[in-house]
Amino acid sequence: MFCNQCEQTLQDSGCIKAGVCGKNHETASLQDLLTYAIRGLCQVTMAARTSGINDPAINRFISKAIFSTLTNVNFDPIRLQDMINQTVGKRENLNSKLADTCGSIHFDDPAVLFSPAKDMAGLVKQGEEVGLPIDRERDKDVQSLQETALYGIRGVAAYADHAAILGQEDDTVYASVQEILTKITDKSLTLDTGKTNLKAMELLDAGNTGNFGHPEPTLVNIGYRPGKAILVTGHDLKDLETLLKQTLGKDIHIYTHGEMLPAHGYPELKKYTHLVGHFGTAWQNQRKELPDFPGPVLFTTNCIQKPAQSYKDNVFTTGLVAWPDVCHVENNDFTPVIEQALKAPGFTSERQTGTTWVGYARNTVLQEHPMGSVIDTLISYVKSGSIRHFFLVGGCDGAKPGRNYYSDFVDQAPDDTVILTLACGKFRFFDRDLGAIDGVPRLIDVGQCNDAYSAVVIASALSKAFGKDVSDLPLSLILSWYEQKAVAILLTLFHLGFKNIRLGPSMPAFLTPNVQQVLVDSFNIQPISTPEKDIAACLGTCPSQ
Ligand code: SF4
Ligand code: SF3
Repeated sequence: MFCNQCEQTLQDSGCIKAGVCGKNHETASLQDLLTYAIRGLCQVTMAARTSGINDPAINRFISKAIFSTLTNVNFDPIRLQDMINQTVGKRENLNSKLADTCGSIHFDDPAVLFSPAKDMAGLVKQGEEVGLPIDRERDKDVQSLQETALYGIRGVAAYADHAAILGQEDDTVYASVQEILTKITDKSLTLDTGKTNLKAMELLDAGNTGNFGHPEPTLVNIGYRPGKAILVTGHDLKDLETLLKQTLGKDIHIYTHGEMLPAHGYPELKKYTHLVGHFGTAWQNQRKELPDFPGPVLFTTNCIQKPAQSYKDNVFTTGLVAWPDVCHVENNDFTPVIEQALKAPGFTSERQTGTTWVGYARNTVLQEHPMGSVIDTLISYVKSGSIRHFFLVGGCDGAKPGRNYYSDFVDQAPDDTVILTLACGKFRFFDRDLGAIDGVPRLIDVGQCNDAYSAVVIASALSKAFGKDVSDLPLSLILSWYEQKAVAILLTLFHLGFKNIRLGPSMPAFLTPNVQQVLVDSFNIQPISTPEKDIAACLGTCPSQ
């Protein structure tokens, strides 16, 4: 196996015998084969599109299959095998439909012609033959661009799938994903990927707010109270809503974990009084935190880690996330999770370790109030000098010790600066009381990584108000990355013209020095250094000030 798609990759180079994430050789090969099979299917869908044949079910399937290859989503060989076989079945059906309509089409690419082996060992062998690099004939820099586009498109597919679950689809997103996957060996399509991702994220925003209302400022309890309990983690708000409905009147408390925290701000979710609080921090702490949870834990999406024996029986997965021998809930019937909650002891005491505000998504910040909108207040404070600068400190969390940079950064940011945050990187500082500037909280949580669109809308509103380009605003982006949703978001920020982004804890291993240099020259992207130096550089002061 070879995999270099995430920040955790071995020695900042690539995982070769087993993944640091827990992905074994078998799973890695099957994910490579699934990607290959999907690239074959996409060639047929693109040909079919030109003949007026477009199957919505296949479009959705492609997003799901690609999302399954994201870091920390699907570790289950059986489910991957099933997806590979489904991919080839769909390809053959579509090919025959195409032949019936406009005669047989000849495809040169072996990805369109391959037949999956009948058994697992054969599939793994096929996967070994089609793994990275995508194109062995090309030089390292071209491979780097191809990997960047592939990993970015994995993030786009994830967001497109999230949006589709919420009833929001746009064929231009599907067409673009499929086109990029078919052309990935021909040319670099990185900025197209960023543009497509912006549309996917806009759809997801419409899906979340259309189904659950606009997030409202909400104070969330961190801790627990006596009673039976279910913990829900991942990003899928629909799963959470379904579970809330299915547990109504059952005397079970529902807690959020990780990226599910912003759910507390949505009117259509917070109305359930048994959604009582938040437990734990970001994904990489699950093996430390989950043994202490006295009830089942439902993973709705990434990031899952290998469950320890001490809590494995409490782990349930749903949707695309899967781990071998872990109970997978199908068809949104959470009965097994509820039964496990009723069997488990639940909490017998009360503990509140803190509180945190959520709900400062785009509508909260931009909507008009009799006293003026939050954004108008922020703008007037910038003009009066009460606020000197905004820092967007957000992105993915992870296990590397160097990630303390982000909490140190927030701690050291001067009192006249405001911290905007989103995604699971915020768990390094989400419960800090940073105080307020004339009534405006200094720590503003925009939401999940899935809410990056909201942050873009807020930045665009600031840009309009100040009549400046986004990269000339008193706003610095201090981002942490881990998986491929972050790659997609980064490509979107490039597409939108954001410059001077500081990225850490390390630069992606899949960027060669030459490709990195292109990004530096075009966007002045920089690796993080120390909080003291970076804050000073962003504010244009000396580090000692
Ligand atoms: Fe390694 Fe990350 Fe790939 Fe897992 S997803 S195998 S940790 S590079
Ligand atoms: Fe986190 Fe996995 Fe990226 Fe949604 S939960 S931001 S890493």
